[in-house]
Amino acid sequence: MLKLFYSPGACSIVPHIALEEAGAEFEPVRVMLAEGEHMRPEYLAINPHARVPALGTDQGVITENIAILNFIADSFGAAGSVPRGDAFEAARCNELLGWFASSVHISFATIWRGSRFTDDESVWPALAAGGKAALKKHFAEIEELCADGWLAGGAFTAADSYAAIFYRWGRRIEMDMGGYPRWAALVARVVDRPAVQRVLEREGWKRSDFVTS
Ligand SMILES: N[C@@H](CCC(=O)N[C@@H](CS)C(=O)NCC(=O)O)C(=O)O
Repeated sequence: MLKLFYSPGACSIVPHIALEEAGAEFEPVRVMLAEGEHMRPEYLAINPHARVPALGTDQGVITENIAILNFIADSFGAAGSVPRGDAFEAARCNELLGWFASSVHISFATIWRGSRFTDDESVWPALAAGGKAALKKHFAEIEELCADGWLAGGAFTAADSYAAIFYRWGRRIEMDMGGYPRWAALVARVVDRPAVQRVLEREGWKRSDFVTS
């Protein structure tokens, strides 16, 4: 059986939602980042990069959100992962996932994980300030991308879940999220899905942790 290694509220919620949406049989395995469980030898044997998510399969472990999400799409179908059947829509979704993982996510890392970039602690506040400034630009771009439907093509994909967790993180670092009404409406559409509600319950979150409306 598949095993999803996740931490509550981390980006691992994106494949967690995709697996639940797909009705896949999987064992959710909690790895508490806050308690350093991802640094323990048992977990480093699963993912030497010490990150969640990781997906254990019959053929071996897959790491990196984008690889996991494409694996889920090919194995179970597309709801909540990456579109299949239309090459442009698949590319559009992967494009967003790539930008999210390589730019938006990394801007949060400069705020939360200064030690990834330098051991010189005196530089961390400047890194965090740069990260916040970058996030303001990223957030404005995400707001522009949000319309009445979903981010990539006509259906719910992993890009929508990823945008939802960024919105929550934005609230967590006390960014003013009031200026992004279309994004807030997208997050509400995501968290109102029955499969997403099951994931939130399993990870220990309430709807109001994500959106206020
Ligand atoms: N490039 C990886 C990034 C994964 C990642 O950074 N995960 C975070 C949680 S959102 C993590 O495990 N952080 C642990 C740490 O920074 O110590 C992916 O896209 O899967």
